[in-house]
Amino acid sequence: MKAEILAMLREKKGYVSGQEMSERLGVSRTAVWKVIHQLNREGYEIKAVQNRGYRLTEAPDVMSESELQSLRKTKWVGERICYFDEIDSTNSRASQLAEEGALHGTLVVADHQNSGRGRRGRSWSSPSQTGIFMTLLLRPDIEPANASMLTLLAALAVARGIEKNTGLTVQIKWPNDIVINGKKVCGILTEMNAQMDYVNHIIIGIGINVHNTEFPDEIVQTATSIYLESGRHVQRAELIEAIWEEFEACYEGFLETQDLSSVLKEYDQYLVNRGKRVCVLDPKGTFEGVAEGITERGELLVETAEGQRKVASGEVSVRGVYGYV
Ligand code: BT5
Repeated sequence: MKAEILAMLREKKGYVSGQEMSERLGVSRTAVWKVIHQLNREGYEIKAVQNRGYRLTEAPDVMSESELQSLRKTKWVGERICYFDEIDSTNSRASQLAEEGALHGTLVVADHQNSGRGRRGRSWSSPSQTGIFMTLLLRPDIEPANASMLTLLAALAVARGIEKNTGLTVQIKWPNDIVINGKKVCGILTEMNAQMDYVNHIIIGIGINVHNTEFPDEIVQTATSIYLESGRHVQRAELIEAIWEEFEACYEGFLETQDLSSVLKEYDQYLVNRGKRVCVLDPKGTFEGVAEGITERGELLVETAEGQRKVASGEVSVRGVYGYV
């Protein structure tokens, strides 16, 4: 009921009467008042004026289930939301939920991760009240070989979402980093549970630095936050909503063609390394070349002295020749 009441308060700029809310929800006015009281205690500023009703004047920067549900405009992402103040890793939690049968579109969100994970055993710095840590569970009808393209779709959705929400210029460092002014603001970790020709589930984990003002020594040179770049503290729940709306739109095109053709041109415009010399750290051997864009299957096209090479995202990392980008 909290989410519904918040949504009703958000629908209108002015006051909403207790009577109207109680009728629409089919509960007593006292029950409505109790929820309003609880919301006030949680940090929402809700003005109550006799004979007019209630008006939401300020919302705290929280990512609780009720906050996210009250803002939700997506069709299927977040139909079920599991929020945690603290968790080991939203990816680990999402894969447990998947094993237990959780549905396509389930979203796990946390304020703090004590074992946030990056790719190949690396860690993801996830302090409390600074970032967004979230994982979407998908049960898509696609071939396992197509799964890596979802990381690129998610990166595009994050880039679009941050741009719309903040006006900042955002770029993508293929395949899984989002970059602002040459520094990493977001990382994506996609994990799959599949058989040879059948996907059981895929989870897409996204970590975004939102309010951070400092970083651990190891990443201080390469990491940034939305606050550091814009000077503004955005509401994390609004940004989450914006990202998943964008994701749903991209995902429809992807399912139709089973490739990235519907977003290819746009993706290339976001590509931070496009036209630049890159170093591809491939376990089979490091090589250099100029990044030219991506293919419809999401591989990075790199022009080398020996000709063009297509780099698949699985095992490689790409660096700028002189540094991170
Ligand atoms: C990634 O890995 O960039 C994927 C990160 C995914 C994190 C999300 S948070 C929600 C979900 N639950 C999880 O447990 N994980 C996902 P990779 O490309 O391997 O980059 C990891 C490297 O980025 C680290 O080795 C550091 O150098 C750097 N790094 C760590 N934390 C960072 C941060 N907060 N901001 C910027 N860079 C960071």
